[in-house]
Amino acid sequence: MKTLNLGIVAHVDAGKTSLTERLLFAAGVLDEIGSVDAGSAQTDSLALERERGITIRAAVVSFVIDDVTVNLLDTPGHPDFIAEVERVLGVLDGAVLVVSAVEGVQPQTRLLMRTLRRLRVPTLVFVNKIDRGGAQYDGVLRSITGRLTPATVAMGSVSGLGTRGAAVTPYGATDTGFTSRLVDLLAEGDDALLAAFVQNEAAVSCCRLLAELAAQTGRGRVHPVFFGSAITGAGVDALMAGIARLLPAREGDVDGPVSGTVFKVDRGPVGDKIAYVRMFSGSLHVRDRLQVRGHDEKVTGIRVFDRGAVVRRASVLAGQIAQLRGLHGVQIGDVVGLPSPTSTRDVRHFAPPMLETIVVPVRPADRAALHTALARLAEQDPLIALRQDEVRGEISVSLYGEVQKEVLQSTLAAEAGIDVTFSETTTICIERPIRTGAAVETIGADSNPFLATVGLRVEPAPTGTGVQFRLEIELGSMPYAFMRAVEETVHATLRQGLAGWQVTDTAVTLTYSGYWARQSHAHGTFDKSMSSTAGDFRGLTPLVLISALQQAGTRVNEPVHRFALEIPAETYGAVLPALAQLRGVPDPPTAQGTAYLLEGTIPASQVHALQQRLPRLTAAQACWSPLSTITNRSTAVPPPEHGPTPTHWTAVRTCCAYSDESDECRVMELSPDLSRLTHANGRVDAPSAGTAGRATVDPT
Ligand SMILES: Nc1nc2c(ncn2[C@@H]2O[C@H](COP(=O)(O)OP(=O)(O)OP(=O)(O)O)[C@@H](O)[C@H]2O)c(=O)[nH]1
Ligand SMILES: [Mg+2]
Repeated sequence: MKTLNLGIVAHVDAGKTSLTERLLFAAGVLDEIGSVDAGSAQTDSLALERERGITIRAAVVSFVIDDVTVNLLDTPGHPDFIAEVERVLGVLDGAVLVVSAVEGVQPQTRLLMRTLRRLRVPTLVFVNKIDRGGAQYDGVLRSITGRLTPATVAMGSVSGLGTRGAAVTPYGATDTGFTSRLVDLLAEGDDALLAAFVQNEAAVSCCRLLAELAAQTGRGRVHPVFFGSAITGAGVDALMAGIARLLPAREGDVDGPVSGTVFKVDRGPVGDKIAYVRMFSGSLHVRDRLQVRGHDEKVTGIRVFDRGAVVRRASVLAGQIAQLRGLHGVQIGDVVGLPSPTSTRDVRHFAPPMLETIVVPVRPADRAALHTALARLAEQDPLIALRQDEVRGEISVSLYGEVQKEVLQSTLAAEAGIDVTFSETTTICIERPIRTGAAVETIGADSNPFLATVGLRVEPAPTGTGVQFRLEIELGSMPYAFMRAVEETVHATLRQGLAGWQVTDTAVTLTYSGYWARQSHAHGTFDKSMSSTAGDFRGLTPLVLISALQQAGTRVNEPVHRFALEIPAETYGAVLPALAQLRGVPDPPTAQGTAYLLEGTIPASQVHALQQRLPRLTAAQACWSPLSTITNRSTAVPPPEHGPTPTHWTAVRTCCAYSDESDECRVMELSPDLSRLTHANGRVDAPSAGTAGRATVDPT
């Protein structure tokens, strides 16, 4: 049987979960239809989702249409949970983009459509809520073609629009207007069809047109538009037929090499890890062994989605989605077997979270349990990027917004019994080097506590290039393990720069290296005090790198959101000064009927304040959507207490050096700002002029 992995995506409250419920009912999976409002929808299964009536996590359910098994992935629409959408994008064969017939195309809809088109995910559009007062047909269709994509065609007409009795009549072969619109649309992408049509219009059958529509929809070139209501069920049969006939269900290559992607990680009732994998080729069986993050792990259980249920199976085949148990080290984005062409690891379609908050347990005794609970949540959502600041004893996470924060708070209380509060939310900045800086520490020198020579040069690199590591030494001049140690440590160290933020757009060049080869005593024992190890390079690299970075200097850049904002035209005069006050920079507005569409930029730190003011300024008529995040606006370096404490400096604070004469280990503490080195005996070394921030060790 063929499988179609289908994502349902839309802006918040468009009706994705209600539509999912309706599709399950229409496919005969449910005897009774559940409702989001009553907290009984299948895919909003978390207590918090039912309580709040919003989707927080992507969920999978399955049903069958004709000879196609559809694995449907219901996704959240709130922008705070956009990461959930991002994680499923790479495993989809097709998508239904839901637009509300009342609210129409929203900025979030545009963001989603742009991403689906870029990824060439075959996408149908479903205009929902035709039963609600204020529902539109022509207006919504115009804004879909004008603002989403011109390559669309309506698949039916609507009667009784805006009433409970609204009904959909699908277009057919006898609707000449429909067939000529199809020809216009499809001929652009198919010269043979155009030629046949020019030769003899009547000879081009409706069947041929529909086959061509399926082919071009499958290539992501055109987007059929269906109308209906998830609540009354109007138009849902036509949508079901469209899903089965127009989207590319496939029978995967079961005999091919094993290739799958993990797009979701959960915990079972007894705390066991459950990895959701989409298989692209090959098959996996219970007891198969897999390499997961360098470890050999065994699949102990497989469950697949089957007509609304999750059932045990002995294997999962190409094309299917399954829950795998037994993979203890697995993480979201991991590849099972060979990478697939659409592997999602490290791929960013949307802006990363730009807010950071410190999570504070109400009961201080809960601190350790809080860290464990947050680490579990980070398995499900790695973008929260859990961090522990050893110096201040603080735990912080990255977030998209206030709703995500409230969800985190409720989840910790419900799942771990931990009550938390949050310190003020701050914006996550980045640091970029200002100029070139260089430093070197030579093996055997008094100032160097490690058996390694490392010289590094730090230079600014073009925006968006991240951290690049280069060699200016001969590749064979040092064991590969030592070079890897330097490179890995460079990346780890630059996670926090001089002001405590991630350093990026930086080229780091290894300019000098040196080591002492492995030496043994006459009786054959390895002499650590005379032989360099990778640990020496890991210890020395941060000291040299930070020294070079201090010479280079860094500039802190705050993230700036590109936004789209729809407001009633008459409120423009009130919104503009508020935007300016919050350092927003709008482009000239575009008139859309009685509304204005404003696009522009605003510092991420001001977004929340703007969102709070908008309802009052626009009589709750504003529609806000973040489009992307750019981090190229410079600000003055914030005072140290505003940035996170550089935790890697904590890591290098304790240096361990061996004296030449004995195996005695001398422990020294480096102050967090790297300005002082304290020996275990309490003596303090101040760095000499020009070497501020570098460890200087007196061998006596
Ligand atoms: N009248 C009417 N209401 C609808 C329809 N579809 C959904 N709703 C209502 O719209 C609200 C949101 O529906 P959901 O299905 O939760 O929307 P969603 O897109 O899943 O929302 P998120 O997952 O939170 O983004 C609920 O109150 C639904 O009852 C529809 O076709 N007609
Ligand atoms: Mg939902």
